[in-house]
Amino acid sequence: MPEFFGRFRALIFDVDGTLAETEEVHRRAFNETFDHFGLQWKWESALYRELLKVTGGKERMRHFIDAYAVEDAVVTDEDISQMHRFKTERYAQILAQSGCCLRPGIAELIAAARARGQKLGIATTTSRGNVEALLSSTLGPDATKQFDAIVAGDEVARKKPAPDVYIKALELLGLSGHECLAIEDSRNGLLSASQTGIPVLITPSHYTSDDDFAGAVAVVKNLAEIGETSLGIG
Ligand code: XBP
Ligand code: MG
Repeated sequence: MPEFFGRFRALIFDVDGTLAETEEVHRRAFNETFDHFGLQWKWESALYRELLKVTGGKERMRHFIDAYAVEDAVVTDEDISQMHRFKTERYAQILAQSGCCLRPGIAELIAAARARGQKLGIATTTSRGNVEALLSSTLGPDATKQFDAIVAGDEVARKKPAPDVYIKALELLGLSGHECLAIEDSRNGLLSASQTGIPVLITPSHYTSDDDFAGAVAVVKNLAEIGETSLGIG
């Protein structure tokens, strides 16, 4: 793993799209939820690419109703919360069945950072339960203990692209932005971390490959293919 990562006191990871390509699992969980609740909604992958610009599952459903005027009947916030609870349960079940794996180089970078004595953080829009489900199914049952700070979307006032999750992660880590590196896959994540002064390394994911990553320290295909040369900082 290149020396580049050793320059920081902490590495803070985004979850969806960065630790793993989870968005297809989210999309399937949403669609199965819509079926379960008798709705005729179907989020095809081209539509989901657009919908992902709105972070957070509950916010995404509300945006879908507003932007696509799909429901004549009033859908209340409580309806959305109820559907989202069902979706979160389905997400964990599908994840457990499908054996989702981490993206290339993630496990190695986490192990190397721990060996160097660096702190590790997570700053995500999804829920803490989903983070725990992903970490335990990929890194083992005690995986969350490897992280010094985990901040999830519903634990702050505003989701990405607002900086709230990164502000809270920095508080919990006891560090300043420039002492950390954020690893993200999306423009929303880049904007969120950048506002706190954290430099951002981007590994684009399936659904974010067309995002604008201006302002990132570097954009690399994945963490396994990083070399000092490709980072342009060697
Ligand atoms: C990505 C997201 C999330 C997931 C759905 O979050 O926008 O909203 O698509 O998660 P990140 P929930 O990349 O910051 O981890 O349905 O649990 O909100
Ligand atoms: Mg992401």
